[in-house]
Amino acid sequence: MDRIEIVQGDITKMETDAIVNAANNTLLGGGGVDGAIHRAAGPGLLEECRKLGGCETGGAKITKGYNLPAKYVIHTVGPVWHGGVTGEDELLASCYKNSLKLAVEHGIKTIAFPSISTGAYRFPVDRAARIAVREIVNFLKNDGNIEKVYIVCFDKRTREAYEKALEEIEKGG
Ligand code: AR6
Repeated sequence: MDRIEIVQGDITKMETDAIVNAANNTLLGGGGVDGAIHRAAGPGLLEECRKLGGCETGGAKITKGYNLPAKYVIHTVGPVWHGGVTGEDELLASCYKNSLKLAVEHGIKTIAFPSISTGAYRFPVDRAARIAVREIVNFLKNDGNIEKVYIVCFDKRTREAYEKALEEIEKGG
């Protein structure tokens, strides 16, 4: 699957058409990757986010990228992990599906995802990686518009989890 690439680094530096933000329901900023994206984008991003009226968990909304190299930011809200019994898997899958759908609607050809929900929201990274990779692979199978999806992992442990998940899917597992 050469349309998916797992990299380790800072998503705010990605020169893709869009980067995805792991936001919260308010869409008004926070810590982690959300904080980093708002800092790098500058105040215009928060100003536009204020007009969006928040976002439901599993949903996605789009803004411009302001001072980022990326033209767009797609804000999605991952589930908080509660042990896997409150629909967390399905909600996480929706984040990837809805973000990719929105990307296609905006003519986006290259997009970078962070590891949604595996930081402050405590979703187990191996499980999140399998869901993320499965959803991206399935989406790309049925879509000819998106040329490249990057998964940008901040640390080695996260990168290894996504690499393993991708290998397993490629083996047909
Ligand atoms: N580039 C790429 N990945 C990053 C970066 C970065 N610059 N910074 C952190 N990560 P988190 P969540 C990784 O907590 O679990 C916020 O306060 C991080 O190491 O950012 O979905 C929001 O406002 C981890 O692997 O997002 C919400 O309230 C991954 O990004 C809440 O956190 C996700 O960690 C969302 O929690």
